[in-house]
Amino acid sequence: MFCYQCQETAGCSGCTRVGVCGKQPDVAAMQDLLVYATKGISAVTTTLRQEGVAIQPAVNHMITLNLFTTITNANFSKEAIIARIQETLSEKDLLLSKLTNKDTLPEAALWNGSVEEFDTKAAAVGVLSTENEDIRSLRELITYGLKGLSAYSKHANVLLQDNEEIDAFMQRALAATLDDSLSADDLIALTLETGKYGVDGMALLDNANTSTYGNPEITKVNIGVGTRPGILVSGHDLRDLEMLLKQTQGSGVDVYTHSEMLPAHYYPAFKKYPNFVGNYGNAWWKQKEEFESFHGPILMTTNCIVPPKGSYKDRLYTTGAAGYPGCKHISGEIGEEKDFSAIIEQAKHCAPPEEIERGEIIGGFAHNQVLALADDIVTAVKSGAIRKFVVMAGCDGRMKSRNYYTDFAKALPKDTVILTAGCAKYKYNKLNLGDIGGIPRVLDAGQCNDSYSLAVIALKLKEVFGLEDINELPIIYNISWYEQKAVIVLLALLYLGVKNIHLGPTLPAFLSPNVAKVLVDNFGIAGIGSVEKDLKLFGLSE
Ligand code: FSO
Ligand code: SF4
Repeated sequence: MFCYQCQETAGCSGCTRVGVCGKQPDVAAMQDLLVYATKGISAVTTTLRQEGVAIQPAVNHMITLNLFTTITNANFSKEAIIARIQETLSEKDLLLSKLTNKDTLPEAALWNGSVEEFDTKAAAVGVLSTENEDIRSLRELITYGLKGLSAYSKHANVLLQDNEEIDAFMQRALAATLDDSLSADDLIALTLETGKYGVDGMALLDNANTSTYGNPEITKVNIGVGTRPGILVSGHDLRDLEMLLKQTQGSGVDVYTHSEMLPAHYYPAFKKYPNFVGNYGNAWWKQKEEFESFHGPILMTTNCIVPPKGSYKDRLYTTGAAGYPGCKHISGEIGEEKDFSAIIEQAKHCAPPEEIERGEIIGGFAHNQVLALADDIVTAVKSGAIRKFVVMAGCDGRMKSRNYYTDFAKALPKDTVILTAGCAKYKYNKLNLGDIGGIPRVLDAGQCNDSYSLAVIALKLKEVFGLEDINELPIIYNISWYEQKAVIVLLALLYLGVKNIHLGPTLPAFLSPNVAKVLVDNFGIAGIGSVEKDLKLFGLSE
């Protein structure tokens, strides 16, 4: 196997024997083949569009779901991945029969094979099948960005919102990663275009979320526990949470969020459920201890599964793109009501969650809420009460080196405000960093996709301050990344013209030295150093 798509990749270069995430070689091979088949069908849909043939939403949804399935920690089930490959190959053959000109199609668009042939084929089509390291690097950078975009599209799709332009781009770009005639410069241009669609994808999801559940508002979230049994919901899918909340009414079972589901509490629509008790635990990587002490069933709606311990494996359920061998999967297509009765029934026989924390955390600072506070914020900036905003969005992870972010947050001068989104917040959202004239020093916009809010806020501030360039704002970017959704957020920020982003705890292994140089030279991308050095660099030493 060879996989280097996430920040925790072995030796900062690539997982070759088994994934640090727990992905086994046979699963890695099937993921490679699924990506290959998805690129193949994308070449077919792209050519069909050129011939004026419309592509059905179901095909677009299949492609996004395929990509989402291969995101780090989303799906460890070989069986589920094989089923997706087979479904994709047969849909591709149907589409091929509608195509007039097949001459320009790449091999991936024409290939089909039986399950017995999958292993051999997978071995020939993995990441390393592109020999030139710069072309490989750019192809993978684009592919990972598209994986992130697919997740955000999928979340919008389940709320019945589609954007054909985004789907058409996604498929055109996937097909382009198979095209040997494209130069490194062509692929760099495509990388930036991916960022443009990243902005569009996050805007689509933001609109889907806020039009369905209302605008996030300042909210105090309980981090303690109640006395009744509970169900813990993790991942990012708000529609799954909504269905579960509805189905648990009157059941005597409470519902808690975990990790990236925490921001659900900020939406007005979820506040009406009396059994929506609070948030349990921290970022995804602490789940082994936290799922054990939770005692009740856990529903993983998206990525961020850590291979479960035997002590709670029979309480772990997956749905959507997520999957784990031996764990029950709750099915349900877009527009269908999923049946969570098995989870609710199991919860009734479980002990209530064990208390691991007490108190409250505050969040809900998405764009609408922050813009409502714009006057106060502008006054605070003009008076010097707020010297700088520090965007510390992104991901948390297992590596010890990530303690840098806690130390950095603690060491920031008191006249700075952290803007955050994604699970990176768990490194500092319980530190009680105080407030500046009533404005909390940690403003949490929401999930990783709500990084969109941070961009909207920055663009609004640029307008209010009458600035020409987004980089003239008193905002610095010190972002942490882990998996592919962070890649699309990064590309989106680059597309918006944000420069000098610091990215850590390590730069992506999939950036070849030449591609890294392009990012450094054109965008001022940099890694992280020591807290002390970086504070100085940012002009924040007291
Ligand atoms: Fe991932 Fe990062 Fe959103 Fe976390 S981008 S790791 S669990 O912030 O969540 O999906
Ligand atoms: Fe390794 Fe990350 Fe790939 Fe898992 S997703 S195999 S940890 S690079």
